[in-house]
Amino acid sequence: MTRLDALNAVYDRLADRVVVTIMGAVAAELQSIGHRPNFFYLQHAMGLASSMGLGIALSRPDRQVIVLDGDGSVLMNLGGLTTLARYRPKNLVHVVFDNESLLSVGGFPTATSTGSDLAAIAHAAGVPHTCTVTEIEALVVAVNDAIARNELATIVAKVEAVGPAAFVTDLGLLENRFEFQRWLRQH
Ligand SMILES: Cc1ncc(C[n+]2csc(CCOP(=O)(O)OP(=O)(O)O)c2C)c(N)n1
Repeated sequence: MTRLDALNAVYDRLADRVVVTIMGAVAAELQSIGHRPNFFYLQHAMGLASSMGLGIALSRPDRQVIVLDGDGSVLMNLGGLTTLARYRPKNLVHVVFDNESLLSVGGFPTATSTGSDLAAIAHAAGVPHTCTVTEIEALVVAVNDAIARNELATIVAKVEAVGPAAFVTDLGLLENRFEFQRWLRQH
């Protein structure tokens, strides 16, 4: 599956939830489907999307938070998984798009290309529900299940190492920051 197809398939589950993505390809692809004021694209801080999602999930237990991450980003800060598991917010679903590559900076292979299993690592870290999916239908089921179960989950979606033609969009970082902050205060 491609990440773009996967994002399209789960977009309606994201639309009314707080969404935090890591930077680069996934942010550009989600914006290409449709930016919303409840979407925040965390630039540059590889491995910290789940930490930002964690902070929001803990301070806003009334809202469900979906974090869209990358394998290279998670691998850069594996401690993020242990912190997620430690606080175990019921209202957070962590989706890791695993293309086995640092695609946004040229496609260098990551450790998942040589066998490291992020779902197993998340499980060992203490995340209560983890799975790996390779098909779009399974991803949709896994996201729906995680939302309905109301318990922290890490879903690893194996995707092709393909991305958008360009990563820079016309949404300014500060514009995104202020709009997202405002949305959180108002909802
Ligand atoms: C701390 C840090 N180091 C390096 C970079 C440069 N960088 C930007 S995107 C990226 C690759 C991200 O890989 P992954 O999370 O697997 O997502 P993909 O690009 O494959 O979609 C890198 C290394 C960065 N933004 N932040």
